[in-house]
Amino acid sequence: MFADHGLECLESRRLFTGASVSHGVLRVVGNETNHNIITVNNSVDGKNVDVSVSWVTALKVKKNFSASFPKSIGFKKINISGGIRSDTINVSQANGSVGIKTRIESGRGDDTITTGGEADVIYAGKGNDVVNSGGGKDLVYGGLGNDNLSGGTDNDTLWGGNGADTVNGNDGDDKLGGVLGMNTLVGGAGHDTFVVTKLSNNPQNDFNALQDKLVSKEKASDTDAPPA
Ligand SMILES: [Ca+2]
Ligand SMILES: [Ca+2]
Repeated sequence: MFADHGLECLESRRLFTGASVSHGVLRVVGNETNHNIITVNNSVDGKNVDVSVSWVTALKVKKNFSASFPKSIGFKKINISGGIRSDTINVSQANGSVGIKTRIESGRGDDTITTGGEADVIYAGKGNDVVNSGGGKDLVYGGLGNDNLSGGTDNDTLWGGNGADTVNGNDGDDKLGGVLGMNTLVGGAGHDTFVVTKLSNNPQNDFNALQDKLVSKEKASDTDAPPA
């Protein structure tokens, strides 16, 4: 039903809700215009990646897509996209980390994104988002809105972006981007790098000159926004 080659065209991609493997990438696409609950996790035996996408249409019709992809297919990346509404995206660790690089773009809406031990790149986009990137070396962009970003263990890079963001590096040597807006920056344990125009623009912070590094940026646009 979902032809792999159909994902190549942007128009097709927008109409498509579900998951498919193409060119070594497992793509999981939420419904463009409705709230999605997207879950990706290892199968119990760890041999497959199980995907579930649930949404409810404007006419209150409940829909669900689910599929189980054998890792033996050989995909090296998982790309997950949400839609324009609030999405809940969870790379569940219930059966252990999927152990595959994951990239998430949750789109507009107030999204909640939870990931785990794999290396994640997360673009939360417009809206007030909550991101918990778990273990692994993660790169998180809060984008527009007042976001709450939390890196788990390991060395994470977390960019608050526009808005009043709360950025928690937690364990590891983290890089915290508070260039734009009035933010709360908490590095937690480890040697953290605070990237700011001025630290005083981020009045709530745990910067410690004895173990942390301060990097001042004049132009916010250089550093605090995801690459185009
Ligand atoms: Ca969204
Ligand atoms: Ca955001």
